[in-house]
Amino acid sequence: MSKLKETLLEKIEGWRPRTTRLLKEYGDVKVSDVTITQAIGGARGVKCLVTDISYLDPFEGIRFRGHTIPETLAALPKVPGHEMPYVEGFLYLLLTGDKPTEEQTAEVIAEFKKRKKVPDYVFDVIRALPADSHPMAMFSNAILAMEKESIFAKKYKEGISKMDYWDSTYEDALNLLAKLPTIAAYIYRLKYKNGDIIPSDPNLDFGGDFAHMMGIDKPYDDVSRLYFILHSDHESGNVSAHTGHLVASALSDVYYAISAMLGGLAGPLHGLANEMVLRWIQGVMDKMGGKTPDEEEMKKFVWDTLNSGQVIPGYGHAVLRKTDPRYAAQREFCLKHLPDDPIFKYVDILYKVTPDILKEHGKAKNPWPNVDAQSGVIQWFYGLTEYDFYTVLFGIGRSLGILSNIIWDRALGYPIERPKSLTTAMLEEAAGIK
Ligand code: HAX
Repeated sequence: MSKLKETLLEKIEGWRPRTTRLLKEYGDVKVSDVTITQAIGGARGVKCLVTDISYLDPFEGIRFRGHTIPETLAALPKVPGHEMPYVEGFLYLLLTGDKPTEEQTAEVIAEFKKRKKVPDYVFDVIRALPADSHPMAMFSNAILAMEKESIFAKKYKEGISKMDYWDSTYEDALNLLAKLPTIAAYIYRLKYKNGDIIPSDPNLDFGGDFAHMMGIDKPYDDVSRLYFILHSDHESGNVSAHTGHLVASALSDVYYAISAMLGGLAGPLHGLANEMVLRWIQGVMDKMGGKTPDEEEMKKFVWDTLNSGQVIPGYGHAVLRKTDPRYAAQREFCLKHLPDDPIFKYVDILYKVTPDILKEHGKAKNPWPNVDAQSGVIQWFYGLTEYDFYTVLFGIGRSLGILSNIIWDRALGYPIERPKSLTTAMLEEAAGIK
């Protein structure tokens, strides 16, 4: 058994009594009430999910296993000669809650290297799809095609104890994660680079090999590491995380769960917003004939979008009530590496004018930018200008968090998810309306 798995088993055995005790002795304690607004309004703010992998405070932003983004980036072992930490070490932190040593990180890197070969039939499936399929549809199909590899599904058919569900789920999760960079880069090169595929380099880490297979030079390896870490987890209620959890709660294996969560991530109100931001900015650039707008000109573009009944992509959030620290981390990266980039200048002017406009507009509860407002500009700067692909990058990162959660869901025996519905007439009755 790998050291990571041994440590995880120890943590799981230590954690199980806490969940059991809460259920047995305190199961009736109330943690949330539900109003009609929440029942109709997408369960916003209803506290009915449990995760220890990350927590999202509306004003502070995300903490991964208790650590803010700057703390996380500072605490993890770095790739020698690079600014950013190994994604593999970050996965160790998500899974165990412990900051990994160099040695523990190296072990996860070795685990991924063992597991990263993608079966040939996956590439056949991708190539069989229409060439103009969205890359997210290709990514989701490719993952679903691998369902037959699931060790959990096989063991479940053979008959295993509930206490052991997490073990084969862990194997599935690592097998799948290790393959995601190769599958994603294959889609990119097939779709946008005439099928000129760059094979994986067995010596490189997760982020390094991804950049290599994409065919993009340094520091794109560090950009990828940062991107995957920032997009990994945002507690459990967002559409992608919730979908992954929901599907897996039926004991569907992780191939089904990750393929499904990508469908949710592909929506323009969620992960597709990074593509929409670049689309929106390109539209403004075309209208400006390439010139950078001043603040007054930019205000007009923002108002035009709002007045035509559309949202400003990259702004607003269901939970956050301040600038997303994932936006701030990427802005810091931009200020250091691409301060004079024309698209960054657009993003910066947008940041200056949009919050006040959204406040005046009076609808959005959070007028501040989210992660997606800043992520595309970095990709574009390093040559990834095919913005249809941006959400695939998000999907790789988000898989780290969702798979960590699914392993723990299984370890703690969380049941199949099944909230209760009401009819409109029942709501009217509850409201005292005749
Ligand atoms: N521009 C214009 N209007 C906005 C807005 C924005 N950026 N954000 C919210 N609103 C509007 C909503 O559409 C809603 O209008 P109606 O009352 O007419 O339905 C109203 O303000 C209240 O919405 P809210 O309660 O503030 O926000 P929600 O929790 O319902 O939705 C969203 C949160 C992120 C979906 C929303 O802010 C939005 O559509 N933003 C733009 C798209 C975007 O950036 N999505 C990515 C979010 C981060 C993420 O998940 N990344 O993956």
